[in-house]
Amino acid sequence: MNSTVKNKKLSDWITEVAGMCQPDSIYVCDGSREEYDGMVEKLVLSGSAIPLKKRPRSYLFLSDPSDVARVEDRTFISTSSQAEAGPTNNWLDPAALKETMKSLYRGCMKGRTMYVIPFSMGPIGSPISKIGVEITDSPYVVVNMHIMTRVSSSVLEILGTDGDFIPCLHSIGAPLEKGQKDVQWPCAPMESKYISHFPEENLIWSYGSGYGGNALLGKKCLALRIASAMARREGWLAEHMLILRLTDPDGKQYHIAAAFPSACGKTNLAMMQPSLKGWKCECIGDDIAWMKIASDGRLHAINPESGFFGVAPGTSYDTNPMAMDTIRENAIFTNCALTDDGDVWWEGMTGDLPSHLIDWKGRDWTPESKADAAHPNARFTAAASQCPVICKDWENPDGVPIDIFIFGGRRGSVVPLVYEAFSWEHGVFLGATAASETTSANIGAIGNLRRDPFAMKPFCGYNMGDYFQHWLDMGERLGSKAPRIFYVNWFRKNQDGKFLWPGFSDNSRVLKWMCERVDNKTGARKSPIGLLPLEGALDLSCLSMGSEDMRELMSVDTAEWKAEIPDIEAHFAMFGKRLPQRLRKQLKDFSERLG
Ligand code: GTP
Ligand code: SPV
Ligand code: MN
Repeated sequence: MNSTVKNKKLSDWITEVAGMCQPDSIYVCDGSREEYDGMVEKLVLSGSAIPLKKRPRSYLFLSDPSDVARVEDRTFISTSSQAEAGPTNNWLDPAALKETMKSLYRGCMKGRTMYVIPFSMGPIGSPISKIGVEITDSPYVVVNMHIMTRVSSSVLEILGTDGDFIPCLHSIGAPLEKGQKDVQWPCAPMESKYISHFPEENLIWSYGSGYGGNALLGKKCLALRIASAMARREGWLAEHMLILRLTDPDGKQYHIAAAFPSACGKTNLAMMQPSLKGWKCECIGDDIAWMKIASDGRLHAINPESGFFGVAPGTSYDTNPMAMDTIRENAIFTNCALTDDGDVWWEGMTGDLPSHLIDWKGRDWTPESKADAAHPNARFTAAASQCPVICKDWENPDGVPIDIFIFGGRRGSVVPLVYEAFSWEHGVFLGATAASETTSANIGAIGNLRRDPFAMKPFCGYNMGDYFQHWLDMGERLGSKAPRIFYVNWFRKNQDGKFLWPGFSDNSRVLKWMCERVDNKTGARKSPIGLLPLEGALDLSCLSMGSEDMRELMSVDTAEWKAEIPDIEAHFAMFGKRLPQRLRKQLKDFSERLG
């Protein structure tokens, strides 16, 4: 081992894991630039990382074709009783799951180095931050963790001899026999992958996958699943939300947090550049928000991450120029295509198609090829500090006071562009019943409509019925200082299957209306689903959109909404007695409003 670890719990844990996993060597990370550079150099030499001639200090990784996204079917919330995990989570008995996983972990790091990564979610040393230590046998995970979290030896200093941390154990599950040649992206078969959480003891065990949320354990595993369970116990919120600051032409600031399911527009909205003159948007976070009630009685949000792990396909200078500028250098790309001149490419990046590429599976690609050049869940990893519109307060430990919550999803039909909740309680009902078409961010069917409450279905570390109650309780505590709640859908389509709304920078028009609602500058029209903008209240200046399309985009068809009721009833029925009575009442009221 390259360093002495003074923390008793950590050194005991390292010894225990090393005994079980039997790595060839142990390396404790310090988070330095030299460490990062040395690690990628090795990855380049072994053929796992392809250096990009066109982007300074940037690399492309191509994963195993089976290991391309989160695996919700293999993700477990292992609490002592199944009721605690609830109906939306996979559950296994902790003792049995640990036995199964221990037998997989035994000898799983043979022929490899075991990396120990001390990291902080949130600014190092801040009282709201959480310290984790990830043990992994994947150098790809180490370099991504360097960007996504604060990896540093000063985290070990803060731990001291007896400080506490969240242990995050990860193995790709691919030991090497003596003389065995490694593959480009080692991982284990689907049936032996496990992404396991033990929220009662703040513990994470992941095995078999090297991709994204399965392997970068600070992100979904710690900052959402474990943190949501802690947040409920301690009275705060850990949410799958972007955070942004919007400034109006008079200089007034609004802080917005929005929950959309995976690959449904958080990164894009977080860095959006308003098409409306005089409005400014700055990014604070693109995926996770931790929020606490501060001494001013308001809800303050921080972004616990330090980088973006963003969806590449669809990202372009037209749709998300700020993301494009963020990834010009010092970026990691995974499952993008490689151009002949040494750059990355993905569907939607440029208007013209390149004449030749190496696709994400390493095969030749031409515009005639039927397959996608980049995997639909191809991702970029880049430091938040590289974003040209990162907010100066993005690392402020006091966070930013939230004025507006937005829920939403991807719905080709039924759901209008925007509406407002009647009240906090109705807003919680909108969050609890949110539905969205599934995306390639998870391995499984794509385009299936499913309920994804608060965009947290894959990320809530406890019974979702209790989570709904927790949101109601937070509303009680916030009282008149609670953020206003809105619902949006950027993805409604016309008869020809084309998006009705231009989206991206034009989403600023919708945000402007929300700010005007907060300031009581505009009225609203009551509908059964919520409050709609008055005729002409949405600023559509300089937007070439037919009034027919606009009417279709904003239409609320009572029959279509009535058809949703049985599905909402079935969704609520899953929670049995744990469904708050007030949400049952909301559903009844909604039904009655529909007539
Ligand atoms: P995760 O990182 O998986 O949590 O996803 P995310 O919510 O950050 O999704 P992201 O912003 O990366 O968007 C995913 C896809 O939706 C991209 O291909 C975007 O181009 C597309 N998208 C985002 N915003 C809009 C929009 O306003 N309109 C349309 N039509 N597409 C959008
Ligand atoms: C998501 O799926 O919501 C992501 C990507 O943000 S991953 O880190 O893989 O979970
Ligand atoms: Mn996400």
